[in-house]
Amino acid sequence: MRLERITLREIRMPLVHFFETSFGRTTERRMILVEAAGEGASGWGEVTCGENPFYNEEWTESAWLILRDYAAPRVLGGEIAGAAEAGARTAHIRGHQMARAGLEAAMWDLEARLAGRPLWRHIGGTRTEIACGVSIGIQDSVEQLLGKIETELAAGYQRIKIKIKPGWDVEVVRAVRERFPAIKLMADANSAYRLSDADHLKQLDQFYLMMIEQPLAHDDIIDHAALQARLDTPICLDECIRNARMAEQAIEMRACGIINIKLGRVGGFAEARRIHDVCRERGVPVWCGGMLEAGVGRAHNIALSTLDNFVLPGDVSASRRYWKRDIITPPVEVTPAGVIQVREEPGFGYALDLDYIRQITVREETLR
Ligand code: OSB
Ligand code: MG
Repeated sequence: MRLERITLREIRMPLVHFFETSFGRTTERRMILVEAAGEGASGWGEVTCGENPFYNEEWTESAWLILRDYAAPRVLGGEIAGAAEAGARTAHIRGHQMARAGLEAAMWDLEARLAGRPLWRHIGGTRTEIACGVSIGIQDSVEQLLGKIETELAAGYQRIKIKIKPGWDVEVVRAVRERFPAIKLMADANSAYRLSDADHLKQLDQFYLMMIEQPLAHDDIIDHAALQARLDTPICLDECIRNARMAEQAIEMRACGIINIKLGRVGGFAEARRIHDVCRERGVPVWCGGMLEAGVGRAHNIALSTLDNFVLPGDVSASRRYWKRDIITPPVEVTPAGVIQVREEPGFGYALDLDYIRQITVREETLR
């Protein structure tokens, strides 16, 4: 594979509803789209980092500079064996997995398109439909949260994840459980607690959650192991797991029973697949996390979710939950049974709405 041009575009999109986690509230997304062009075709990727370095160390500005100055120059010009090698080309960059993943995903999409194959088959996926859950942010009131859960269940979603933080946790989960005793329910803390909160978190065991996601520090596997030993509820790691080695070590240490895989957080499809395999060999289920993606990132998440150890419903849901108009057509739809039907078109499977992308692009730069 030979790349002739990489175009970076920053787009801005207001969310239909604000999204609040323990680290802050988001009302508008700023994403970078990566177009990798070569051999007469284009592949597209999306950088999934936040607007601020609060989920991890990356944000839109850092990703732009990493792509422009470090990642793109490493893949332009010369011959590349294939998309599976793209990640290795930029592996000398420490951290910044989300910036690197946006480029890597574009190269996988390009490779699949050149082969005339859907991306999900190209990466070895087998599922033709994927199970969907939703992630519901912290709301202004418990009543509002209960109303949102009601709406999502009525739409067919198979599991509900709510965000928690100190002051919005045990009593909120209790209220949700009282109203919905039988649903698949989980909570995500985005690193809002310390190991010294173990007694407090232990109270969540009474609500038989499917899992508690990333309760402790974003970079601490050891404390998660200590906490897991005290909880009946499985811990699911998100922020902590940046590569297959860390997944292996976390499982070995019994720091978690489940792992959330995000393409961006782990640097792309090649590493996501390695984590998937490590988990499968050790009997650890995985699911696909989300980062409030626009259509390109959402389509890549769908492709990833077709790998066979994605056995739990993920955070990949319909475009309309986030956007009035998505950048792909058709938008991502979820059936009343709570699944997304996987598409057979070459590449990531949806058409780009280039008119709309042009309208919402605030900066663009082409590298050759
Ligand atoms: O921790 O999974 C997370 C959104 C932004 C940052 C971190 C997370 C999330 C989500 C949203 O939970 C998932 C989605 O609906 O895209
Ligand atoms: Mg999470």
